[in-house]
Amino acid sequence: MKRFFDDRQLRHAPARELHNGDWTDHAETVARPRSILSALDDWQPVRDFGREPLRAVHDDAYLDFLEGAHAEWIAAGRTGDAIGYTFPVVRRRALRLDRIDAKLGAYSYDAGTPITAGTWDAAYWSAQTALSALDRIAGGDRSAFALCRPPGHHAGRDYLGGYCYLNNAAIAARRAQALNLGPVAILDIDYHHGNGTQDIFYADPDIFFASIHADPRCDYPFYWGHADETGEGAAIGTTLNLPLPRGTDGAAYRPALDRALAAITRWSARMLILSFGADTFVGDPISHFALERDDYREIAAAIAALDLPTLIVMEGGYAVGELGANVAAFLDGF
Ligand code: OKP
Ligand code: ZN
Repeated sequence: MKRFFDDRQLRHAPARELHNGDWTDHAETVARPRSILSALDDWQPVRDFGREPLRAVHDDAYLDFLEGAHAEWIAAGRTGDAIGYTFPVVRRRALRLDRIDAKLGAYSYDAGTPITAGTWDAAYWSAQTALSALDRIAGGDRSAFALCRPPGHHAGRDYLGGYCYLNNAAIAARRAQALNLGPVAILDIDYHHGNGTQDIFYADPDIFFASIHADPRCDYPFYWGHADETGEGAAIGTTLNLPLPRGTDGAAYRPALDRALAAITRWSARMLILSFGADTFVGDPISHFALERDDYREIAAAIAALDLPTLIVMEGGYAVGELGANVAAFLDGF
């Protein structure tokens, strides 16, 4: 399986995040991609597909904000990473977005996702990495791996959050549709619910979204990912949420995975986009499942048995010392 990464994805290096009332070192570090890069070889170059495929998912005003936010922050006399501190809970009316602080709050839903000098470059090339891997599948490969970083599944049409700025999986899904590779199903197996991806396709009957994740009653992102969220309007039934309790191990994970795979088969998907997070690992510092390295082999083999063209998009995974080996085991099992 060909794997894709671009060095410009390393330009994003957020210093701190607000966590449990304290500033802590940011968990989404450049050590993450470096760990994966050193566990595998033969990385393919990334092509530039431009801004158009991003616009198929994200609002123009949001993209403009993201591209210019850090410069605006500096122009306002600030130093370090740009981060919001007031969040409009009601967005029923058009918001006045004059100050950079107003924009930061309006376009984000948490204080864990700072914008650094290199964030736009890194996020842009992370999305291009997903598009480059997809292009390989369009060219006939059965699978491809996009080492997307920063991750994407928490980012919505016009908001960032959860370490995510551009929704790489969603951007690839829209492009796959445009290339007539659909119907596309997205399976999200990151520890955290993919609320951004769900939101983008919630009313879209043409994309199936299934997610297996920590029960949002206990874990981030809290407000999305409950089992009764199934889609809306013509898309009711095209969202499937399978929340699991903290402590879930490989044996307890498997029935949920089998349910998700059966649903994707029933829906007659012709292409699969996998949002793969390795933060379900027992040793993950910010998550609470208990999957072992060998579980990744088995999970990957079960997904491969769907026998669909599959784009694997990297999401989370924070046990940096073992991340590369876990990803390698997953790809090996696939
Ligand atoms: C991203 B991905 C905020 C604490 C909450 C956010 C977790 C984001 C995970 N400082 N942590 O799904 O792996
Ligand atoms: Zn995660």
